[in-house]
Amino acid sequence: MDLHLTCGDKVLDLSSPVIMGVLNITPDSFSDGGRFLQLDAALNHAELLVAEGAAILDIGAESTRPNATPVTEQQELDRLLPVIEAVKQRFDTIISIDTSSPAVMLAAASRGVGLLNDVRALQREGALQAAAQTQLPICLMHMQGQPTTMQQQPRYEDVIDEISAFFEQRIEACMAQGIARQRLLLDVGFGFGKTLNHNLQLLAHLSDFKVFDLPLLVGMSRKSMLGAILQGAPVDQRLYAGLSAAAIAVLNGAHIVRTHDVKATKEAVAVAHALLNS
Ligand code: 7PJ
Repeated sequence: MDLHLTCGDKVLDLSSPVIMGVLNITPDSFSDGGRFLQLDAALNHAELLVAEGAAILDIGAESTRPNATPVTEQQELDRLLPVIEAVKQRFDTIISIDTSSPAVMLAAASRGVGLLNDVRALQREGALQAAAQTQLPICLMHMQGQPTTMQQQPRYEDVIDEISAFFEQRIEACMAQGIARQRLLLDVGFGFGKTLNHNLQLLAHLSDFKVFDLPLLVGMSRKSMLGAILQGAPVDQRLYAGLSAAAIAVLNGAHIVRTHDVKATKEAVAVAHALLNS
């Protein structure tokens, strides 16, 4: 595998673990004052993530939490574009955009975003075509069902086999659209239509996905799988469990770790990386 990924005008080196920092965008406020404060808060947060060592900033405006209300394409554009432009202007970091919307992909690409991150793996109408047009790398994430209902009754015969088959099919679909295979990254989608047991199987057998010979991205930061392991720990009490999960993922082959806690995660995965290189 080529461990250098071209992300627009930047090159991402994947020869050691890369941290993708999650940039929060607070929900819309209708007044202009609110909008300014929102942008200001996002920029302060971006500054912290970059200072802590994030190589990628993942910006998303759609909440994919179970029970979240869906956002319209226009709301996504209104929230994201000002943040992308401001972040691009101030920081040299690669920007990733967490979206399933073709219009958002195109608008973001024209503003210098370096990576597309789609939790629906380009299955929305027009997404394959839009992603192909951008020439950007794309993270294809697996989800069973839809965000609103995915945690109701996740079921698999064999979670590893089924996600492998899904990746196979999405890679084919991308290539049929003219997207070069080397532009793709894979993510098993921890917590997206998975029970704790499914998530643990995926973490334990993450190295099975090395056969695709594509970079693997993982995101477990603050997720409910950690809360479940810790017998009900709330979101703000899941840091140490998340660090442990991140280190295990890197030991099992993950190249990129998506997290809210950049500095701590970077240090945790450095141990796994040192071990792999020893
Ligand atoms: C993921 C994501 C993930 C990728 C979210 C949350 C939910 N993108 N976007 N992988 N999770 N690629 O952060 O709790 O796991 S949003």
